[in-house]
Amino acid sequence: MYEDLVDQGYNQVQLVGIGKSQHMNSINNWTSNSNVGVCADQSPYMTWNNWGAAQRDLFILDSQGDIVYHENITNGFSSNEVSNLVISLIPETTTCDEIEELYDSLHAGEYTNCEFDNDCVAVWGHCDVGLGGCHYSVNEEEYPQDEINNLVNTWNDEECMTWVCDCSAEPYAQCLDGTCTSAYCMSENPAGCFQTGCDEGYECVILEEECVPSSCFCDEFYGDWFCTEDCGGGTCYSTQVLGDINNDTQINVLDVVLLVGFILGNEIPDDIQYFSADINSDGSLNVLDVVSLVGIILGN
Ligand SMILES: [Ca+2]
Ligand SMILES: [Ca+2]
Repeated sequence: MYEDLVDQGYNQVQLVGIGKSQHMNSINNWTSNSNVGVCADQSPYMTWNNWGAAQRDLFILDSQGDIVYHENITNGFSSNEVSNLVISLIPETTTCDEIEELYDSLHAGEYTNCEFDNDCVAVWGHCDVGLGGCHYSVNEEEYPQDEINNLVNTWNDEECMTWVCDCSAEPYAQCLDGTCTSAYCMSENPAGCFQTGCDEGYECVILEEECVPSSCFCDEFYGDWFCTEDCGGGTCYSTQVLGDINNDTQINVLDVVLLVGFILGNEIPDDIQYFSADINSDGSLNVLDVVSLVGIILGN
């Protein structure tokens, strides 16, 4: 039964025989068919006495060393029952294999779902401590960073590391068929936003003056992108209304104040604010934009 348990992977289970020293010349019925260790309890048999043991008593101890079972098995015992009891006493531990499995699952499935390239981000694996690969492409918002860090700590605590790796630079994270996928092209995907996506505050539109390919794939042999010849890829265009610089859906004096702040250098506009503040679309912010903005507010 002991060897069956070990064969099943329960190698935490230990079996030890304690015989009275006077019987040590007849222990071959214990040891002839197995590797079990047998200790000799010397007269006056303190171990036997302390444990209240009789001949052919079976004790089962849990992982804390507490006795949970004590029966005389002279008339046999149910090895199923005893096996199950022993198995139930084994504390839950996470094996290195289980850590690896969990680690892989945290970089797959729901964690890699995407609609556009910009849903995805390339992250480093932990193969520097022998866990996982070099890189993964995952959904940026779903990535369970804390859970993964805990797993890496457990991995290190359990001394699971058996190898380490060297890695090349981080790849580009591409959304391919709804799954974040690593593309070993070092530059950004030049495809339009219908493939790559836009940041918040922008929408993807086709601008006549810009020809952006609708689809590109990374040729990992050349490390370069190859794109379709069309111009239907789309460009990210601010959804913010021209003049509504603070994006509160109204164009009023508050926007003028903000624009003047930008012109005086008291405030730094972000890209979207710059777009909506450059009323005459000449690429710079100055008094002409103020005049135009005031004109819009006055209804001119
Ligand atoms: Ca406004
Ligand atoms: Ca301007």
